[in-house]
Amino acid sequence: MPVCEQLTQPYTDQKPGTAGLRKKVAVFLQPHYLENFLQAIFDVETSLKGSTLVIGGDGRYHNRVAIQTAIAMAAGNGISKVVVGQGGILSTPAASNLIRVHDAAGGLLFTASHNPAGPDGDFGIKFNIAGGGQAPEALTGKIYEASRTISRYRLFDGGSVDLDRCGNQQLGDTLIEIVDSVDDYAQLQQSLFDFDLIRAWFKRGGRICFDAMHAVTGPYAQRILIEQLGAPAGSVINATPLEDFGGGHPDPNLIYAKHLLDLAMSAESPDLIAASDGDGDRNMILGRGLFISPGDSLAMLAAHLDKLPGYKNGPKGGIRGLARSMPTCRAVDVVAKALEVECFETPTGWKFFCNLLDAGRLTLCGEESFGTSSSHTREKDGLWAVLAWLNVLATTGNSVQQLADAHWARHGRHYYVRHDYDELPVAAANTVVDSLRKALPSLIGSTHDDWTISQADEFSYTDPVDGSIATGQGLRIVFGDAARIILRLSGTGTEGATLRLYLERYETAADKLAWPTSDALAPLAQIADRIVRLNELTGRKGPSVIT
Ligand code: VG1
Ligand code: CO
Repeated sequence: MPVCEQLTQPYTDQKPGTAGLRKKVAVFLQPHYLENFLQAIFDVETSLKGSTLVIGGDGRYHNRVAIQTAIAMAAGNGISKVVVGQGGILSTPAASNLIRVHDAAGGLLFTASHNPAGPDGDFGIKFNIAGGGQAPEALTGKIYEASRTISRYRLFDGGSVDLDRCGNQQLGDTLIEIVDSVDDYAQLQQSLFDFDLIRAWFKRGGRICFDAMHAVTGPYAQRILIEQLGAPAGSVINATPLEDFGGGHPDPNLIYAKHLLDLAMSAESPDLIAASDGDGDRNMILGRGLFISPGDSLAMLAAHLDKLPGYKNGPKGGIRGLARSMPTCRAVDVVAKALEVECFETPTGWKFFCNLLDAGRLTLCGEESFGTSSSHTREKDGLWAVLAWLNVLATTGNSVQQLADAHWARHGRHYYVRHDYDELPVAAANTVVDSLRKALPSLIGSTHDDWTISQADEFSYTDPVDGSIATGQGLRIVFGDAARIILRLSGTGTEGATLRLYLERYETAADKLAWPTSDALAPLAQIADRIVRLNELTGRKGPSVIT
């Protein structure tokens, strides 16, 4: 029989983080490392047997090898049908959509998202469940437990699949369907936005620069922006997915995509500048002369959602509810209040939005880490956000700057920045967190410059839908509505520990809306330095990355 059982030894480090299991490529190349984790998924998620499974990845180094292994193991574990993106390519939002389109029981997404790729870079797996959402914590916990005791895995040992040929192939009893990576995703976007209007905007001379960063969104952006919407050739740059993302950091932010900020500040700036990350779920938005922070982008899209075809029919301009992750600035809360809709504050990680989306309580949600999306799928969706902005520009006829100015004049402005302290020794990072945690109760009521601390606690979250509880989700120091300082440990790094410090300041007075962000946040950074003592306790001179 070509289905065989292979004996194996467990690894003890296969605990998924904020979004899947991420490790250095070298770790994934250890004997049976990938197979063990996949078998743990098949053992725990028994609904996969006899069902459809979607498989794809962001095209990074090791993608094709891992996908062949996953297909062989799916065939060895009684999966009826496997749907694979051509060439093994699927962006994360496209994969989430395919799970929905094919009524699949789950999906395996091979990506380490915004982490660098190549033989010395990172690799990873995200497991998504029926409906397209990221596996919830309870499930990833069980998968981790299973991976610690695994002793054998099953695979079909009878040949491989041609990943590049669209159509059906058979592997034992399992049907393998290779599908075009872009078709279904492009169709979904067409159902949400006014493509005619955007096409007319380009015809009138509207200009965009979209940077795919040599990662997965190249083919998606090429098809939708250039072929379907008629953006001028050259509007999509770095459009060819490369195994090492061209040696770059596929993380669209002010550091790793500084060239886009430079373009926005230049005389040649197009109307909209955007980028996406390794697996296509993040987005960065800039207009001529300004950067729109992800928290502002979320709030501004929320305020204009009623103008977009996929959303305008329904109560409150089609908005059921809004949500943001805890460290994301509270700009969207202000819009929610104005629209009189519910607003949720969830822990960091897209999986925490999924129950609310499934329950029909959310239309739009986002994270400060350049993630925005809506109820159309169960992942954040980079190109979706770009298309939403294009649609808003085309509908209003305004520039990004005009939209931002009007928004801040009406709702006030949340200045926002994130400081990352990367690759810290784990002990040093824990010392910072532990000492702040201890100090929190004594901070309440204390005054720092003009601000008084109204709340200081460790964030925990009870899911309003299933009642599950997530504890230890970040330390927060709140100065009423005026400001916040947040500290949390990252769950996506692959080396040492990363600490993230988030600073937010809210201003409503007309003469305080046009400050440079770094000036606005300088006093808060000083307060954070005194309270959190990051530099003092880690011996660093400052953050590794400021976004
Ligand atoms: C980071 C971001 C978080 C995001 C996660 C996955 O997690 O802060 O908002 O959901 O990455 O994004 P952490 O734990 O490192 O802060 V992606 O685009 O890498 O899947
Ligand atoms: Co990503």
